[in-house]
Amino acid sequence: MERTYIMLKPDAIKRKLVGKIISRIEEKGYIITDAKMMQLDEAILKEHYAHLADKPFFHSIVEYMVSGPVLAMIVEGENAVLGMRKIMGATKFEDAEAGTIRGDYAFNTQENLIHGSDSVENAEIEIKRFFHK
Ligand code: YYY
Ligand code: MG
Repeated sequence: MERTYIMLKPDAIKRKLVGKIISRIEEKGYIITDAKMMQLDEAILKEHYAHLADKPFFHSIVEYMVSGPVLAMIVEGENAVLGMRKIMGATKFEDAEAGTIRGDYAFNTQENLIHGSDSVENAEIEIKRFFHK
C-alpha cells in the first residue's frame, strides 16, 4: 500500500470543514492510519515549504500556517499520493475544479484547506518530518 502525508490547514479547522474533508478521503477508499492535531512553528514550516523560500508569498504562507492548529494525517491506499492530489484539486484557486476539495471550499490560493504530498519520495520525507515514522 502507498502512503501519503495529508495536512488539514488552519482554515479547515477554523471553518469546521474537518468532517467533510475526512469524509471525502474515506469515501475515496483511503484509510487514515495516524492523525494528530499540531501547532506548527516557523522552523518546521521553513523545512516543509523550503521549495518556496524565494517566493514573495513565503512569509505570508508561514504566518497563515502558524495562525492555528493543523490536523496532520497519514493516509494509505492504492496510488494514495496521486489519488489524494486529484481529490484535493489544483494549487491555484482559479484552476481548482468544482468537485475537488479546494474547488468546492477554497476561495483563494493561500487558504486552500489541505496539503498533500506531491510524490511518493516526498510523502516518505514528510511522514518522517511530522510523525517520525
Ligand atoms: O502542493 P501544493 O500545496 O498544491 O502547492 P505548492 O506549490 O507546494 O505550494 C504550497 C502552498 O503555498 C500552496 O498550497 C498555497 C501556497 N501558494 C500560494 O499562496 N501562492 C502560490 N502562487 C503558490 C502556492
Ligand atoms: Mg506542495
